[in-house]
Formats: sequence, structure tokens, C-alpha cells
Amino acid sequence: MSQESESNDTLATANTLSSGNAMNGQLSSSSDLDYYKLTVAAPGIVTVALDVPTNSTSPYFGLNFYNASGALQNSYTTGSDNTYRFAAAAAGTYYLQINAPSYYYSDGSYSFTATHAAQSVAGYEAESNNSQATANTLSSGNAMNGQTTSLTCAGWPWATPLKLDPALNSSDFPMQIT
Ligand SMILES: [Ca+2]
Ligand SMILES: [Ca+2]
Ligand SMILES: [Ca+2]
Repeated sequence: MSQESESNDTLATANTLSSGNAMNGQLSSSSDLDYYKLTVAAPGIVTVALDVPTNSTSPYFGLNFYNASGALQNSYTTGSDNTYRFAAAAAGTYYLQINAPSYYYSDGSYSFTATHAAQSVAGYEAESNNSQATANTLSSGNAMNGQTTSLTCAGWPWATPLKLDPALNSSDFPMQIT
């Protein structure tokens, strides 16, 4: 397992990841930002398996995923172990930032493994698509993989990636997606 090396608080000072190798890090304060970078040789999906020291529904940890231009693509928060998938649309260097996104903060060690698989990225969402005007296009009969940035559903800790079915709409679900 590799160990983070501070200072890694900017895109330019990101620690280098190797696909499939675990990285261990720690947020030294609630304002610490830990940047990592993964260079991929082909388009594909980057799977990040995150192991955090907390087991909570509160957002102790945040993940931001940036493309090769440094533009934010996806943003998630969690207080428990989770796996995330990001689309790397082209060969290049992609960035992952781990942060303390809120009032909640843990100084315990986290670890994660980022694995790149060369494959088509068609069907994977790209943020921001938080409004109808910026909605990702769905094709009838094609599955869309996505994860909500935040999801509230009383009594239902939905920790797995949400799969959206084009045939369903929000009125089919007794929950609120925000
Ligand atoms: Ca750190
Ligand atoms: Ca840092
Ligand atoms: Ca854990």
C-alpha cells in the first residue's frame, strides 16, 4: 500500500496513483485537501473503492473527480465505505480530491484503490446534470449508470450506485433525490 505524501493540496502537487494499487491517506485537519492523479492510456471507467474509518450516514469524507483539464466532473460525500465509478473520456491524467466536506471531520486514516478499465464510457453520467437543461441524454432501452450526489430516503441507507431506468420517473419512487 502506498502512503500519501503532503503537501498534496493542489492539482499540481497531486500524489501519483497506480491503477489497482491501494493508497493510504489522512485528513490532517478539516481543511486538508488530498489530491491524487491517475494517468490512463485509453478511455475507460475508473473505479474507486474507498475505505473510510467512519461508519456513518453523516458526510465525513468528500470525493471530487476532475478530468484531464482540471475541470470538476463528479462530487460525492460519504461517511461509510463505498465504491464510485468515474468516466475517463479520453487518455490523459485524471484527478481525485479527498476532503472533509462539512461540519463532520475524522482524522482517521482512509484508503482507496483506483482501478482503470479501458472500455466505452457511453452511458456514464457527467456532472453537472442537476437540471433539465443539462440533463444527460438517455436512449430508450439503454441502461444509464449514475450516482446521486446526495440522496435522502428515510430509513434506507442506499449505499450502492443508483441505476436509473428510463422507463421510470420520480413518481415511481418513495424518495427524494436532491
Ligand atoms: Ca492529507
Ligand atoms: Ca493534503
Ligand atoms: Ca471502513
